[in-house]
Amino acid sequence: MKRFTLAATAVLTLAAAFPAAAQFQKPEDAIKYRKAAFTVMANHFARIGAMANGKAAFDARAAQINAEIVNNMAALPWAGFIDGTASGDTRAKPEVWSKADEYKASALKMQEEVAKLNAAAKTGNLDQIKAAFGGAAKTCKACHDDFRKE
Ligand code: ASC
Repeated sequence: MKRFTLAATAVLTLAAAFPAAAQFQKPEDAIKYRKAAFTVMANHFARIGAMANGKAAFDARAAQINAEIVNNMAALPWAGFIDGTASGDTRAKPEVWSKADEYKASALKMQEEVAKLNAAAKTGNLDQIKAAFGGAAKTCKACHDDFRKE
């Protein structure tokens, strides 16, 4: 029994330590996954941006739905930045790994701002949405400047 418990604990500890690795068969799959997550997030973020920038008519319900999607998507890409995925079909800079703490902080900042955008969208107030959209967009750009090529 004790041996079983130890073995089970070891397996669970490993699973917790490498949650992302277990999700992908190949490094390319992890790269595809994170890019897909960013793509979906950017698409729905841009729909809010169009309203915030007056390029599309403001639709409070649509803003809410899109902000909720962005908020959910914002949690996902990070699991794809596993070891062995610094090269391949990716624009991620080596700094993602060599400055991992900074990258993580940058990613968290974005998620905080996106959560604020989600909260703003729920109010249905366009001015609040505009302000929160601007704050979130800044975090996208900051991370691109530091951690994305070109
Ligand atoms: C977008 C989008 C981004 C950010 C960034 C903000 O709509 O796809 O990556 O805004 O351009 O500067």
